[in-house]
Amino acid sequence: MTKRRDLLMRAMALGLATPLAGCDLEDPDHPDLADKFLHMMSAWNDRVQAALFDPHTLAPTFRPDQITQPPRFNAFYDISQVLVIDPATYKLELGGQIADKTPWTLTQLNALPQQGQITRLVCVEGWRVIGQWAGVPLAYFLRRVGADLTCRYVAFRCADGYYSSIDMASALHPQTILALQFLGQPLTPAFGAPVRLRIPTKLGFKNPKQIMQLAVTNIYPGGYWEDQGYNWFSGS
Ligand SMILES: Nc1nc2c(c(=O)[nH]1)N[C@H]1C(S)=C(S)[C@@H](COP(=O)(O)O)O[C@H]1N2
Ligand SMILES: [Mo]
Repeated sequence: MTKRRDLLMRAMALGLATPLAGCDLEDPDHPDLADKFLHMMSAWNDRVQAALFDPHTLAPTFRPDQITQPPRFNAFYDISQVLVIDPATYKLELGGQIADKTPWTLTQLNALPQQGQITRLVCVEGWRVIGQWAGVPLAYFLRRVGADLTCRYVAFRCADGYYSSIDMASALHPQTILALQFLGQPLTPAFGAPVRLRIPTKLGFKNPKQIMQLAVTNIYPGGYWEDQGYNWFSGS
């Protein structure tokens, strides 16, 4: 608790004082200042949240009988339009600061160590489900391909045009997986086939589905909802 408060105080000292100086929210010549201020606060908030993030704190896990039935899914487009990707020809592309950028087939991904979890997915639209996912721990995968773990971000691009990104500490969190299965079966297209990120320490929109490309970078990648004002860190 004390550690957290210390961190918060330090983050406030670092972040809050500087950007406020010289910022006149009432200036009629700059009507978008309030908006800029909100974005600024959101960025500051990201830094505070990142500072408070404890890489060892686990998201809650649940019993099999607590799994939500029927499961629920969500997408930013009409869900009757879900893309079907051929698992036989699928390849996960790698980009950015990664030593071995050879693309990965689904068979190769399935041959890596797998880890299961029964966790809760929380959508900002006001629903939450408990589901069971399994897949390759992202920390394992990043080490395996020789990713530069000192980089700040891991970014994802999806088949449907969706995109998102997470901070490296969250990427290395033990519950963050490249999920290949849902409820003990290979993912279906609506639930993110062939590969989706499952990161129970973050909100639903930070769990990109149908991932086509994974990149490691120091350049802030943003995200589909994040770029429309949703808080980027969105996690605990
Ligand atoms: N490719 C892709 N991934 C996505 C989305 C999307 O529209 N496209 N929606 C996000 C949102 S807003 C949520 S809440 C979760 C929902 O995950 P689920 O469909 O498994 O419930 O997926 C996230 N990942
Ligand atoms: Mo969502």
